[in-house]
Amino acid sequence: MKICRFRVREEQCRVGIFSEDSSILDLSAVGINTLSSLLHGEDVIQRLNALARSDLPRRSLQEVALVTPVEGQEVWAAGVTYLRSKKARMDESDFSAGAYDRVYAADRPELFFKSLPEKVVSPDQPVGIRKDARWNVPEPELALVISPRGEIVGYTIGNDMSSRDIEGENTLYLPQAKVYLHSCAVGPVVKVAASEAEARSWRIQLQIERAGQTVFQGETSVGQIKRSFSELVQYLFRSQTFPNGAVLLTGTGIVPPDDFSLRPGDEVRISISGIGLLRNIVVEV
Ligand code: DO4
Ligand code: MG
Repeated sequence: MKICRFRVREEQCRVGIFSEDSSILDLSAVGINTLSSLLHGEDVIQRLNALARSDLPRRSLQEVALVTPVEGQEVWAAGVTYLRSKKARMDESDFSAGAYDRVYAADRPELFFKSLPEKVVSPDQPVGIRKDARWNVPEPELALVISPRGEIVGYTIGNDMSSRDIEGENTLYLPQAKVYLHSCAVGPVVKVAASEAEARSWRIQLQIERAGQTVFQGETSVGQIKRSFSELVQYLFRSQTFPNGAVLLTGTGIVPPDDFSLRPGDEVRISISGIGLLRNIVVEV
């Protein structure tokens, strides 16, 4: 089952169950207005199944705008979890290649802060490339939706927009390469009630369109992630609390060739087979 946040015209955000026919069951009709109240409670699946069977008003996708499912959660990201990412980081790096090599094999994963919740970009809204960077890429990643107790309660799609030249110049510039205006998009829906084994069978695809032409496409499998999800979450929650829960991007396994950089106007389409499609247009910020 998939759940989402959406807006009808300029009204307040609502919460819904995304049904297979692409309509949305509007849960505001039964007073449910936040995803957290659904996801962080007890018996989430039974509750959602009962709501899905009830006679709630339906909204068509044409009459709503989907809103990011990040409500009040910090967004964090894991890095160098795929071999492909390790190679790309080592290639782009002037003198820190060994750091990436070591972290891929180390017990402790690389985890970094990615976004405040209020800065997360919704589906169809602009993602940014920095004015002072010349080598920019999207990073298509499976995102774990985690409850305050550290349980994985769902999965969504994340785009960890990155400036490769800034990170490559010096690893200490990572926060500037990763955290800037419009650098993190998450959505469009949260898939609940999927096991890690099921999620590991999903395909991740990235397509970049420029003036109607596909200028890059790539694909990987969630199963290529080196670490288990529980290991990543366990490290994230060490000596830390998340009263609203957290969202954790699990790393990229798709890297465009080294001569590729995003341009303003490009359309970034990230799909994950068990979840859906996250689409954003690039702007310079
Ligand atoms: O080490 C830098 C970040 C790598 C990353 O974001 C990724 O592997 O997805
Ligand atoms: Mg990443």
